[in-house]
Amino acid sequence: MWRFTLTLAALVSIAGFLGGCDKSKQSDGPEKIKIGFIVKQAEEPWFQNEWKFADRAAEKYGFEVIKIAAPDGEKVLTAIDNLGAQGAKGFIICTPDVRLGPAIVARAKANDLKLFSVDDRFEGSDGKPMDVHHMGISARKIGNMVGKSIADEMGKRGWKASETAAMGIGVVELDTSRERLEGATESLVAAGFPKNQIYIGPIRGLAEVSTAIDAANILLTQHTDAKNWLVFGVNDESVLGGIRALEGRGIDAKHTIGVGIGGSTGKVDWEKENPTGFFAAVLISPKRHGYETAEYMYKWIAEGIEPPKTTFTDGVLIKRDTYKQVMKEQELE
Ligand code: FCA
Repeated sequence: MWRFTLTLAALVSIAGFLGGCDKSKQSDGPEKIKIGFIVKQAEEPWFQNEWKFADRAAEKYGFEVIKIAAPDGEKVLTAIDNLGAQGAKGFIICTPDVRLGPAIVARAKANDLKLFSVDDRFEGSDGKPMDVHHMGISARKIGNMVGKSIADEMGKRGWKASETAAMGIGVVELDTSRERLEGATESLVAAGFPKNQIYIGPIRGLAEVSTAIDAANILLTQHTDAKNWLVFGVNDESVLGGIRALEGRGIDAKHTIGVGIGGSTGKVDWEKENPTGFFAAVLISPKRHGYETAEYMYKWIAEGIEPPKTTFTDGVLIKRDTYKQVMKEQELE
């Protein structure tokens, strides 16, 4: 009798347990595929927009995006382990340092996660781009557009090269940054601007307005004699940093032509009543970098469709009088 009661109790509790499991499964439905999206500078509008468009893809296909900010190597590696622990199947990443590439690849493998890099391409220990699926911008071409836009405006204003200097603010260790600066330099030189009046200001760390101001200030203490300044850089933030440093020395919009890359950060200057030195920007596509990378990752996981190895996206020039319309068309307003 005693034994019977015990067995009955055990059966009841097992049934209860199973029933409980079944119930929770039914109410949650099938588990959604989880995809990580790790970015180096979450406060930057570019990355916020990438996340926004990744969420759009998630809504369409019914997966979940786990968004993680990782401004340094330690945070990146912890983030990857967390994604593994949460049962994610893959992730997209813009790394804070491209030299973390080999460590990221190893960590993704250890956690059985598919991997896709966006914006900044991993560098192997040999200094070469790593064999990881990647979407970046056509950096040199976009740099060329920046340089051409600056040269055209300089021509319109009739500035003499002898009274003008140029600054390029960027992260020299980062390929996509270096190519953007080289592209702008090439186009300025092609338009007849003297190469020895183009100065490069290296940013220490991540390309933000504050780090760019520091880089520009160092450059400006070394080159004090120009009346007019041309400003280009890795992104809007670096160009704004250059412009703010010039303003600090009394060089204003009339004597500055700055052209950014991005659009969403720089447009804040166009919303101001009086023009600043931020003359134009090449608008690049966070929609493609956010939506398409997430879509690629989802199809890779869910349908076994491998994404293209590399994709490089284009940009379009925007100015104070055109940005609203163009950004609206790209769902950025
Ligand atoms: C790099 C820059 C960002 C953005 C991106 C496409 O990561 O730091 O500002 O331009 O490339």
